[in-house]
Amino acid sequence: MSPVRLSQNSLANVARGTAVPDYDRSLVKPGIVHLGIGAFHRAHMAVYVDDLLAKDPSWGIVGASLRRPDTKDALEPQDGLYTIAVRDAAGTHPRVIGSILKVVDANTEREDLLALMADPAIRIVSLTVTEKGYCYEPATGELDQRHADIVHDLANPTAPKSAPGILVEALARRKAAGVAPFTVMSCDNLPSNGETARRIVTKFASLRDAELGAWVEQVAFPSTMVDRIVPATTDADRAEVTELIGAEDAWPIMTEPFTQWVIEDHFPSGRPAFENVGAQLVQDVEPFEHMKLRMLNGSHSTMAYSGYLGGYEYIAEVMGDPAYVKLVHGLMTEEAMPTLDMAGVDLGAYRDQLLDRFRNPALKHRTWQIAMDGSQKLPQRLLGTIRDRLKAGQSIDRLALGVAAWMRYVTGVAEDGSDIDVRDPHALKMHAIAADAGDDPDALFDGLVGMTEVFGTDLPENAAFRAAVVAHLERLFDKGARETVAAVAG
Ligand code: CS2
Repeated sequence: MSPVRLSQNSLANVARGTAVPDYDRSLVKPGIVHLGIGAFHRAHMAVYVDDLLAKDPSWGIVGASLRRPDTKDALEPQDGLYTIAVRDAAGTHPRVIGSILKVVDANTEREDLLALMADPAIRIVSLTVTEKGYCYEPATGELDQRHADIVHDLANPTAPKSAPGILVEALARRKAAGVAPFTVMSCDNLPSNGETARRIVTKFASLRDAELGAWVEQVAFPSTMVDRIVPATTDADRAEVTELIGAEDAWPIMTEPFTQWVIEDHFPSGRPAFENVGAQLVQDVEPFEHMKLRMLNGSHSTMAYSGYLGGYEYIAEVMGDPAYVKLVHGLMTEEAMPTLDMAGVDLGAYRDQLLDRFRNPALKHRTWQIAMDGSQKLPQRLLGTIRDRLKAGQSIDRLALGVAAWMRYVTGVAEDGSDIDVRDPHALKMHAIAADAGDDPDALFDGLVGMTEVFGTDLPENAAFRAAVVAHLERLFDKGARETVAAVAG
């Protein structure tokens, strides 16, 4: 007999050992709308909120999916319930999360979503829409006014598709109704994510109308640093979780024990007591963001491109190769850490903890997954660190290998000649650049670095940057990734 579907009704019967919500879900009211209800949100913020609802049931979450209805399709029959399965070497620990009350599909239920966002009970709109969801230019962080969704939303402001368009239309409705704005809380991996969200949303609002733009100036956009590794769920994971909890969960979320959330304490419309459930509330998040983006994500992207090219499917496998470990250890210690200003934080201990997290054998985190959307990720993960070091006349050898491996990866041809499924908003453009360049490292470098939306106008002109990246590219084409990594790791 197949197990019953996880739902409010079957919750009482899940297997012993599965943690379940410790509050009465029927008393929980929505206080947060979350845009981009993907795996990351469900492993991170939704868990913090789940921890505080027993004390304060006014902060339930309504999630919206902006691009695909698949999360809604999975969670609706489950009354919003789903499992997070925390994995380490000792096993998989399941917990059912109840903080998501409902999921709406922004494409087919746009009016419902906007009406809810205009409701005074909603005091926070949080976002995990990924880098590309901001419709910005990665190099400058400015709204990309030629972006197809932005063009659409400016022409149809009351029927928006993009995150900036939805936020501004909801704010416009609040303004019209005399309701105070909600706080916009970005939980994406962007540098100064609050400031970036503010820049984009206020720009979009002022392009719609100057008065609306001026009103939006009063909206609070706290920055946050978010951290939890969340590999994509596989069918094997679904089967394992269903077995473990004794109920069928169509979309459990697999994650690691570690979690961190640093939040700028600026919520004029109120906020839950996040500090009581493990979040750090601070005045300035930026140093934490730099630390995380440059150390964790910079290493991740470097391992993703060079690891994929070297034939490694998972990050834990990459970490089984001593040359790669040496490379990321050196990248963090020699090149990233000296650029960080983190008084009171033991960066060496942070690095060692990261290396342990990357090694987690139970976390099947694919290099291909992290390799996605490189054009949106490179600036904050590697290029900022490179700029700081070049300015100070310091070496960038390992960071440049990260960039070179990305360039080699986006050619779309693996070392064994097979195709690489390159996922990136600029994939077509990069494919054309690579086709023109063939296997000439100089031409490939020139073509890709010419994408000023990624590299800005300074790096294409920088001779030291060029020399370091092209030298690595030559070796990557000649000798392959494993040998190149070993040579650079020293
Ligand atoms: C990863 C991140 O996919 C990626 O690009 O580097 O999602 C990473 O796992 C998280 O930022 C960890 O907090």
